[in-house]
Amino acid sequence: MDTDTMARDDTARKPARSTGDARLEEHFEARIAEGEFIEPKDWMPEHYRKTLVRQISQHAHSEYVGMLPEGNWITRAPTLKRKAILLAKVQDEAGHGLYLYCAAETLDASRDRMLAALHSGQAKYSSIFNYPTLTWADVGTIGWLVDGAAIMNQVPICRCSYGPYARAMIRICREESFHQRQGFDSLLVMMQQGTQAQKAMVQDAVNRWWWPSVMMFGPPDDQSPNSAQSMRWGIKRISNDELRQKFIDAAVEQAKVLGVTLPDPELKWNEERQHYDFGRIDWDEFWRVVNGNGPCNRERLAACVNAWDDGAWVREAALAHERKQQVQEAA
Ligand code: FAQ
Repeated sequence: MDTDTMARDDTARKPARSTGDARLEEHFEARIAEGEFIEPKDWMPEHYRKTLVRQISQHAHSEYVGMLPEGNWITRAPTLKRKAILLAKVQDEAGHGLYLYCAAETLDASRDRMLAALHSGQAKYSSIFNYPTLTWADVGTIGWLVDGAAIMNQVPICRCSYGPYARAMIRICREESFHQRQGFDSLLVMMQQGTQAQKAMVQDAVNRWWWPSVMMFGPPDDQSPNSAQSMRWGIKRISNDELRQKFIDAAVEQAKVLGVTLPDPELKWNEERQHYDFGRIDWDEFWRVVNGNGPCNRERLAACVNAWDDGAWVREAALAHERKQQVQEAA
């Protein structure tokens, strides 16, 4: 059974608690209330551990699968400068995946099991990476909107109650910030210096990526089964809907600078709320994609499985090298 499924089962049936457990839990809750970090060797409720393994492993898978849409453009980037930037960005995403798999391992999650759950299609990863990158403008748009949404969601995780996750997020957010700016810059160049065809290409990419980016924050708060407990435990600091609103408010202003139109006729400043109102989100599409039926789900999983199979000789060689070293050290 994968960690996601285990986490769900745990929610459904709470184990009976002994007095000792109750005391430990009280102490744990007090530490959370004080804003202390929980570290790997500290006592923690089993459900807290499983919730973290669920979220961190999904997050790691997202960074890993997230290399694929943009990786598609490395060989076709229009200039050497853009190719070097894109190579660095895609490598950064691999690094983020590694930090996050390591953070999950501090909670006794096995890397092999996490990857097996990804490869069998049981584990979730962000819905956004199941959309295709049809043109060069998609690469800039992913930087601007997808990394923009990722930062909005991830900056609060730097204050997550679990120390290793919070610390991993500090570096990740710094790099995501560079990713967002390079995407915005690439689009700005096309919008200010490009041909009519290039400008139309940017608008088309924005039209296709806007709603999937808005969906990245997850279901509405009143339909988010994990939010209430994760907020109480300080794993999530800001709710899905609040983050989505912050993202939309920022993106509308940035779209004005770029000179692109966001594909939502209902986007309108609401003086009373001091936020932008926006149109209806197609949650059916979101769940279709999350449940494996988006435009590229099968292609993404196949690429991950192929990479795993192709890398078998590297894993075997590394293990053989380690065994050899152990023999030499013992001699
Ligand atoms: N896609 O109860 P909630 C990136 C699932 S990294 C797929 O609200 P929760 C970097 C959710 O897992 C992007 N599934 O869940 C990059 C849950 O299913 P479960 C990833 C989704 O955990 C940029 C169910 O729906 N970021 O972009 C999605 O409290 C460019 C109910 O939802 C993170 O992972 C979704 N969008 O809140 C890389 C950040 N949304 O597990 C390359 C950390 C929800 O019960 C290029 N994660 N679900 O079966 C989080 O902040 C949270 O996990 C949320 C979901 C907010 C994503």
